[in-house]
Amino acid sequence: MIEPQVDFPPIAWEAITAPGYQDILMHQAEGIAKISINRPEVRNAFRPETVLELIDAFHRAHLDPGVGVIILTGAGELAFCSGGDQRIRGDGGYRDAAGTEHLNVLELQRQIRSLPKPVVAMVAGYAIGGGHVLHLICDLSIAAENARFGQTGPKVGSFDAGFGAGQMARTIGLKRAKEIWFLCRQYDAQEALQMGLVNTVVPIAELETTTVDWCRQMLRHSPTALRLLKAAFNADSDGLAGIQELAGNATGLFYQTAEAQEGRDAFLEKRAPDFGPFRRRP
Ligand code: S0N
Repeated sequence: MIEPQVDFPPIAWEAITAPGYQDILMHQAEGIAKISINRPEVRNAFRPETVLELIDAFHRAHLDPGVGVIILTGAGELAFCSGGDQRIRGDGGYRDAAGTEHLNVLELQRQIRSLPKPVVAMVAGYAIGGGHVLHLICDLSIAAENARFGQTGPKVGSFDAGFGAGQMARTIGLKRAKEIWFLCRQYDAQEALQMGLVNTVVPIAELETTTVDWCRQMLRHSPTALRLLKAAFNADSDGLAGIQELAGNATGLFYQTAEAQEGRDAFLEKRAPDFGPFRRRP
């Protein structure tokens, strides 16, 4: 089939400055939220404060009915994210400005997985360590030709035995996932594409236009269908939490029916509910 000529009209991002973030940037336009880790001097490594800001930004994008798709990226062309900031790693974890050791990056991973809107990783440069896991957690990954992927855990004294191992194995297969974790090599964008780690590779000059084009395509589709599909892709691997996600969506849809509303109305009107008109579907 011949693909139709694609037109990429420019997008006019509006900076969202109200939250007063120090480590990230947030932009919005056309129903797309773009969240950028903004620490290019350390290849966009995250510290505890960065992660808390990311959690806040994703929460805002989740709750905003005007947002349908979210892009996660890194500032500049050299890195998407290089993982935990090794300079503030104490003896028991990563230290925040007050000296408390916490990182909350696992909470961020769960949030990206379960928020009911597609999240697209837009990767230029390095996606390494915990930064690599972040792109892996996103629903789709679009890579620039200069992107490089890899884990460093066994080299620098850390590992991600949660989604970082399990989701990687589900994405690219057990042997390749073990290779990435055990050897700590780096892989270029074409290798990542061949492995199924990313969805497509484009010249860096086309990275944002392509990502925005993919987002625009999703925005034209049914938000409920996208929401249920995202939950479905998590359901079998997430056990009861995955079933909870699907079940919550079922309840949300049920609330919108006259049958559920009859139950609510009967309670408020202090009468017995009449479910008689509602058929028992075979
Ligand atoms: C990214 C790399 C490959 C880039 O190499 P390049 O282009 O040659 O640049 P450099 O000269 O190396 O770097 C430029 C400047 O940036 C600093 N820098 C880079 N990465 C980091 C970083 N992660 N932390 C702090 N600083 C960083 C460099 O030091 C340099 O600064 P200057 O100019 O001042 O010398 C290359 O930089 C690289 O390999 N970086 C390290 C990658 C890495 O090992 N990351 C950490 C991996 N571990 C994690 O992410 C932990 C995961 C995690 O948090 C977690 C996950 C699951 C469960 C629990 C946890 C948990 O720990 O809580």
